[in-house]
Amino acid sequence: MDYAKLEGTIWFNGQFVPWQEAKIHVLTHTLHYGTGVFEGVRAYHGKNGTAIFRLNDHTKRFHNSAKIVQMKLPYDVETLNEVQLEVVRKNKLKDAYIRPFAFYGSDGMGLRAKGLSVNVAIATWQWGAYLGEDKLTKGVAVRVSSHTRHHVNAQFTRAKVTGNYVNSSMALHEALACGADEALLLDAQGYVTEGSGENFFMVKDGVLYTPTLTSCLDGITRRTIMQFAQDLGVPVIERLLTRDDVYTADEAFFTGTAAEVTPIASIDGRAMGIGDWPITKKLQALYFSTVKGEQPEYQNWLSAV
Ligand code: PPE
Repeated sequence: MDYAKLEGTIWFNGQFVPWQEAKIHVLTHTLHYGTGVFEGVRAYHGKNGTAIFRLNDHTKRFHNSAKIVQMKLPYDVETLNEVQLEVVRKNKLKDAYIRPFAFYGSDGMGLRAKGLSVNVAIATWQWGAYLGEDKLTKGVAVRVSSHTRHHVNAQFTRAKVTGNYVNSSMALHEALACGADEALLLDAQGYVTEGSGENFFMVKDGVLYTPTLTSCLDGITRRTIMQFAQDLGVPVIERLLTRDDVYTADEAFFTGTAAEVTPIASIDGRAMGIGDWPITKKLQALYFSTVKGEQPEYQNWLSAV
């Protein structure tokens, strides 16, 4: 499928333009040096219509990603929130994945180029289950990656910067070539970090564990799941996790806007899940009912389209 050939409307530098006209030049600075920042946001259709999940949190992270790479976004959080709602409306989508993206233009070449224009685009399309619909019930097979996740002083994982994803991409494709569905990356010391595009959780003896945020993204779904666990009375511990911690877990799962809550069926061939991932499935069900507006206590996370 060629995404450039879809139909619809993309917001590009302050205007809604026809999908196929949202183009850039080959000498776009960010294309060469990986300095773009982006977000991944989802809107869901529920009983009260379509709403974007945790919109303001995503837009704030977009701004923080830009701040980390010293890119000055020409639009404030409120404006970008409004545009995301509008772009879903204009494209008449019920369920939508939204991709805000900011990048330096073609007004300079070389790392030393200064005063580059900052361009912002927001596109949206329908995106099904990221790892495959059946994986939401059956779980994914995971391989620990031979690629090390970013050292804390090499690339900044708190930022959703395009260049960070070279590492993710190599890890994912290695895992796929090994017959797995997703990679699990370790940090420079060998501790567990995250998947190529998801945060990692494991359950052991009724306690939920997730790696500390040294070499992984501060995921919004991760925070959501931690809140759910707290509200359900499941203890949550953030700490360094080792490969053998993971091998001996009762359950494990990935979280992400795209991946939602995806159970892990095995890690390096070791089976995960006692019975049918009881805690994972409970959190997954709460996640899907929340994003669809069925949980009154979490309504404040939804922005109606
Ligand atoms: N870690 C990484 C590296 C990551 O890219 C994501 C999101 C997460 C964790 C989860 O973060 P959050 O969405 O806030 O819960 N990955 C996005 C991009 C996936 C893609 O292939 O593109 C996403 O889920 O939208």
